[in-house]
Formats: sequence, C-alpha cells, structure tokens
Amino acid sequence: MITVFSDAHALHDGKAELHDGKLVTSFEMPRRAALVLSRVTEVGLGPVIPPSAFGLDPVKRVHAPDYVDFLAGAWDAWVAEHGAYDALPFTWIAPGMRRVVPDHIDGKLGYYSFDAGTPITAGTFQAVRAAADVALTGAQLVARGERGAFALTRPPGHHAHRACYGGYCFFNNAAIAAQALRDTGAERVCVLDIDYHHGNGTQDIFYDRGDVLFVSLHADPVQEYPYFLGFADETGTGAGEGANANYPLPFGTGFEAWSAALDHALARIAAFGAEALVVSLGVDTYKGDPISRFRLDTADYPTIGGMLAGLRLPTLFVMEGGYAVEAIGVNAVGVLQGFEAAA
Ligand code: SP5
Ligand code: ZN
Repeated sequence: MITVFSDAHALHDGKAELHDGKLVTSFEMPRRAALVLSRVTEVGLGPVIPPSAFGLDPVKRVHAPDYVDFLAGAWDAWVAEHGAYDALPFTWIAPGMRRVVPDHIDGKLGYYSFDAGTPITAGTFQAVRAAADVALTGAQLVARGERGAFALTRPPGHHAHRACYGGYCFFNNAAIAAQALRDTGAERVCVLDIDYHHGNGTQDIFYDRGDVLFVSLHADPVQEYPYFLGFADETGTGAGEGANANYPLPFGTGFEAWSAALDHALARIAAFGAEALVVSLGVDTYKGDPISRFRLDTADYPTIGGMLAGLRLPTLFVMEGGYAVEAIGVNAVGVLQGFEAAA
C-alpha cells in the first residue's frame, strides 16, 4: 500500500490545550506522525510518496471560502495583536447571541472555532494545506485504481465543520477526499469514521446529502467530547435522510462490543452501494490512550483492517486521532497490514 506523507505536518506544533482546568502540553503533536511514518517504513508497508499540490479549490468544495480565508490570515492577525505565542480562543457564540463576524482577531477565533484545545501556530496553515494535499493525493491514487492507500495526515480533520475548527482539526481531510472522489467519478462514497471521538465535522458537512454515507463508531456524546453531536437518532436530513449512521458506545467498550457495532456498520455500508470508501482512521480507541476510555488492544487493529477489506471497496485511509504516542505507529499500521493481508 502506498503512503502519502508530507514533512510540512511538523509546522503545526501547538504548545498547550485546556485540559481539566489547566493548560497542558498538546496531546496532538508532530511526533505522532513521525512514529506512524517510522512504522510504515519498519514493516515495509510500501512506497512513501509526497503529495501533489491541489490548491485550495478542492478544499473549498467542503469548506466556506470566508473560513478558509480566515485560517490563511489568522496567525498574522494574532501576532500583530498579541505577539508570536500560540493563538487560542477564549469566548464563543451561545444561543441568544448574534452571529456577526467580529473585526478583532480574538472575536474571530471564537466565531470560527468550538473549543480551547486547538491552537493556531506559525506554521498551522501550511501544515493544514499540506494535509489536504496528502488526502487529495491519496484520493487520486484510489480513483486511479489502487485497492488501498494511506493518507498520513496531520493535523487530523474529522472535527472540522464547513466553517469551524476544533478538536485539533482545521481542514476536514477525509471530507475533502470524499468530495474529490465524488468529483472524479464515484457516484456514491462512504466515509467510515472509527476514531474514538464522533466525527462531528464530517457528519455536518454531508448531513443533507444522499451521495455520501457517513457512518461513525465513537464514545457516546452524553459522556464524551464533542458532546453536542453524534447521537444515534441523527440519521440525515432532506436528500441525506438515511445516509448518516451513528454508533455511540459507552466508556469501557472493548473489542467484542466494538467489533459487533462495526459488523452492523459494515452491513449498512454494503447496502448503500458505495463505489469508494474513506476510512477516518483514529486509533484513540486503544486501551492505553491518555484522553480516551475504550479498551481496544494492539492485536485488534489488524483484525479491524481485515474486516474493512471484506467490503471489497477501493479504500483510502486518512489518519485522525491517537494519543498513546508510543503505540500509535503499531496500532495504525496494524489496521493497514490487516487490510493488505485480507485484500
Ligand atoms: C482528532 C481527535 O481525536 N481529536 C480529539 C479532540 C479531543 N479534544 C478534547 C480532549 C479532552 C481532553 N481534556 C478533557 C478531559 C476531561 N477530563
Ligand atoms: Zn479522536
């Protein structure tokens, strides 16, 4: 399997996030991608190639132009006001307030975000552009006939909405790739999200569309971040009615219950008749993950890959979360090895 990777990910290097009332070292760090890449090489998964440059047009197929422009200029506006220390929002819109774009960068950060865990740093925009290119290059490989491809994206993407960032995510790499697959010929595409957290951004982007099925296994939002989306009764709207499926699972979920939900999800995907599959591949379901509360073990990840291969679909894996840094390479690449072994 080909891996697409860009060194530019390391230009996004947040210092801190708000966690349990304290600013702590960011869980989402450059070392994550470095260790996944090392493991790809170590096991000989296949060639590693750099992305092609696609520009921002395919990004704007799923993100609002004003949001993209905001991200492009956010760091410079922040530095002009506050100096060159990471940009974090401190206030957000609540019901009863007005949705007017503020002039001041502090207001803009709140307007275009939904949490205090997602710093913007000097190289963030370069890194998120590169991640989108990595995802688009992977989509192109799959569109041109590869059975599977791995977009080793960082920062991750699945929490990013059409016009809003959060959850360590800025551009929704998986959504950008899914849209590109639609735009290059696939009539129906599925995004399967197996990150521990609900893919609120991806769901929202495709919620009113019948051509992209979104399916997600994740911690129940009554217990876990992102709290405000990801419930089982969210089934899509309008033309998208029936094209959204959530599998919320409780704290402590182990592989038996998790894989039973995956079996159900795979049957749902098979019935949809997708021509390509995008997998939002988070491995924060691992029992050793520092911010998550599922109980999957390292040996489970190749099993998952084998189950995904059973769909017999051209498949693009897009890297999302996973914060047990020392295990992230073995676990993420384990899924890919399991897929290859069964493909
Ligand atoms: C891509 C991805 O996996 N993003 C995850 C974003 C999670 N952000 C919130 C993490 C919450 C940790 N701090 C609060 C712990 C509550 N005790
Ligand atoms: Zn996650």
